[in-house]
Amino acid sequence: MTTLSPDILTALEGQGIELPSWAFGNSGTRFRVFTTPGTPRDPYEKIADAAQVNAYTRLAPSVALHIPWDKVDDYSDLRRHAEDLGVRLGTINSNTFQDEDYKFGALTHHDDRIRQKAIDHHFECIEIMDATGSRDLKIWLAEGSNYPGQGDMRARQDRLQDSLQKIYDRLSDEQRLVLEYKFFEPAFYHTDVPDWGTSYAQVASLGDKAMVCLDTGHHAPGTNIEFIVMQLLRLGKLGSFDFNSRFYADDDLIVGAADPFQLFRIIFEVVRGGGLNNPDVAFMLDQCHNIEDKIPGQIRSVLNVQEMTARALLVDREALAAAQQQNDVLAANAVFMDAFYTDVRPALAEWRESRGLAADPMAAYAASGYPQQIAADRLGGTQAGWGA
Ligand code: LRH
Ligand code: MN
Ligand code: MN
Repeated sequence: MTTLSPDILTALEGQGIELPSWAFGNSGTRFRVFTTPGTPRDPYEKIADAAQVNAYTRLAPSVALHIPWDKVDDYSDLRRHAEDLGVRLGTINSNTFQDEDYKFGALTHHDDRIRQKAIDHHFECIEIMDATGSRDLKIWLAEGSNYPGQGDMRARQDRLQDSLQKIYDRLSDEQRLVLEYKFFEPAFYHTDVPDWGTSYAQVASLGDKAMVCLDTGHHAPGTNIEFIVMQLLRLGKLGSFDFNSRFYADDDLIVGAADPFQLFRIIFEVVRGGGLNNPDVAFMLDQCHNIEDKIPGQIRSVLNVQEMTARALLVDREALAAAQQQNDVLAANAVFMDAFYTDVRPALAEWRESRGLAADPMAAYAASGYPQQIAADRLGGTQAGWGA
């Protein structure tokens, strides 16, 4: 069995992955939203389910909220609820993609009334952050156009800058803004923040508290995502990850499921660039569980990130550097692949037990009785998140 050195175990112990509240709600495609027994009926129940993931893995200490999906009367009360269950409230996600007014844009809109409405929504999110103790405001914009000539792309970029500046100026010294990019969808011709370069240009002109959010599902097929990770870390602007995996577009599948090797390569660059367990770089999941059970789906996800982190930490970086110096292409590649092919699961299971956790968190959750309990307790509830 492969053993993990004390240094690697210390690094793994420091790992924390933020869970998205919306992963616990029903979700689907535009064709059908399937339900799952025991689906949470409100943000309180979503947080309770997220706390289960943390209880079995000790890997998920915080939960991201999406506003207005997770709107409640009293955010301080929601915060207490989370803390009573041993988790924190994390990133606050704004939402300008489900309001009729935003059909032709929100932060980029040429109509001042609509643009101000979108800015005000972000001010409201910042007030929520004050109550929840959240550090990050995450902005993803569904804005763009479908046909050439439809919009003035340059004027939209200028208005975006102005809107973001107004939002940025509202942040406290402890708060940050992270701007997520996505190459297409829902707009099909042009998107106002389509790539890391645009996000970087926008946040760089705002200031130090603005960073880029990299969602692993938001790139064209074949994109070398680990190169982008390297570059953003180099520039000091990688604020957070939205982890998920994809076969085709923004599939939002379980991280590491579609392409474990890509996840390994990404995390290797994180390690190489000093981003692991670095508070500046938040690890989050952004996933939906359309057909599989949600809590086990999230447990599987954080374990996948942990396993690939352990493998990335196993790369013999001295041997790698030596092979690179000698231009020994195959030796360098072999060092890299040796780590990727190492099965760390038995060592991680043993380590978990040494920390009082179950060796197999998936099995322990399945045997806990919680799935049956929520299925019985939450009958007749309304759907949460995407299905709302
Ligand atoms: C957009 C996105 C963004 C949203 C989330 C629900 O595709 O990745 O992060 O907030 O999905
Ligand atoms: Mn995302
Ligand atoms: Mn997405």
